[in-house]
Amino acid sequence: MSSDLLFKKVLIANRGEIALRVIRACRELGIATVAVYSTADENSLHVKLADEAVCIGPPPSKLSYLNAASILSAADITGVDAIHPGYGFLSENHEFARLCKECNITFIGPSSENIQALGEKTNARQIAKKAGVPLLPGTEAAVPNVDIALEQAKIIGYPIILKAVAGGGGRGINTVYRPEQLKSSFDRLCTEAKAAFGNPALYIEKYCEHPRHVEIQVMCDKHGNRIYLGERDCTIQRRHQKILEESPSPIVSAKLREKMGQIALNLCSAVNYENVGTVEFLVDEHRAFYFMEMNTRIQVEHPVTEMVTGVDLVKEQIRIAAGKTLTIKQEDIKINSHAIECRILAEDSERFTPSPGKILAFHVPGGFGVRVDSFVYDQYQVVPFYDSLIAKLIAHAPTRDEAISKMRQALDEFVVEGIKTSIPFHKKIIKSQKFREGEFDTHFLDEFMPKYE
Ligand code: MV4
Repeated sequence: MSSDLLFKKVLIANRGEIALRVIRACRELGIATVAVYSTADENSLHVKLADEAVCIGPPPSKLSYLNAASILSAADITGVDAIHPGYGFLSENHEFARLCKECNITFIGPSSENIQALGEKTNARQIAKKAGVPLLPGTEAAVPNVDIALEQAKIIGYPIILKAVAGGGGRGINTVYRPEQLKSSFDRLCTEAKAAFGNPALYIEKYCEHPRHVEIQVMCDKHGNRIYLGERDCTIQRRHQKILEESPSPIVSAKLREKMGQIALNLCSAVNYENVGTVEFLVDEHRAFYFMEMNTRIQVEHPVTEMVTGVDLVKEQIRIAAGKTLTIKQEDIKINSHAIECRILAEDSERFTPSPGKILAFHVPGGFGVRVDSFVYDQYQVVPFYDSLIAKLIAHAPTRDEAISKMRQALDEFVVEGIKTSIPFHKKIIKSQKFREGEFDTHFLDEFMPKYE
């Protein structure tokens, strides 16, 4: 494959485990790599593993990993032909994708137009509606004021959920059960949305009370070939932070998978989507599903899909960006195993407060079907400036029950000393009966583990 001309050199505009993940994929493809890093990340593994590394600024993300001008300067100096944005930071910034193009650098991701079209939630809903993707009842556009919100909420029927047009991933949402609560919720969320996204616009959806979060992984090349790679169940979240993800979803049958997959691809066709992406759905107790949003990036939880499909999603991203056609067809995707991922965070398990500091011992689990994606090591200093993810632990086995027991064993083997981690919390989830039965919704953590809320 490396004889195929993809890129000569790629800059990775990210840090942490995902930067390593991308460096490894580039290496396997025979592509040289450039790491960028803030002064807080001088000792990070991504800096050591890349062929070259460029310091792009001080610790705050705004001045480093979010600084498009510094990153493009680093790209210019090192003469790369492409930039991989990872997740978070600039990965879903359509202006950054456009700037890359203007600088004659390939952005390894969807087109700037794709990102823009799907980034505004009301716009994404309108596109989805036209493409025949099922939606929960809601407003077509932003609601301009509280009076119209009250009018619309009455038509939709309570409970409703207010969402920021520019939000996503659980930021900028508010559930409203009664009309009396609407004004204060609306005003508060407007202010919050303006501060967080620079856009105060809100829209309304019917609130689905006991849903599961099921997302479809898609992959589309620049030549109109599109496939879906099954789903991930990300229902177990705490304050909109995913804690544990799995594939396949315990509640998705082969028939439902095909239906959701086809519909996700219809959305991709509607925008001429290119590269990998994720279409998020809520699934209710009757197994009806509704579009939530589309994520136009590689996601944190992509490894569970890789394990059950055998497809290296990051390598595929690079190939697609280089203009190659998909090497896999829909019928090649056969899912007959199970993978679970635990996000290991540098946090106090009891209080869920960050726990930065020096790692004094680091022993990772291993064995058949165990994968650890990490960037830390013994004596590494976990810095407080970025998200607290220090490792992703993935267990892969023929069945869900076996994946659960493998995860249990792996969590028991995992040793991290010097800082607190979420490992004890993951052990409790994995042992809980409701989890083992696959019987849970988005309220799982409040209902079964109230101590942690
Ligand atoms: C919803 C919902 C119920 N009804 N929308 C949270 C993350 C963001 N992507 C949207 N979210 C939700 N949107 C409607 N119309 C419930 C949630 C939700 C949720 C979704 C997935 C996983 C965990 C959740 C926890 C609380 C709320």
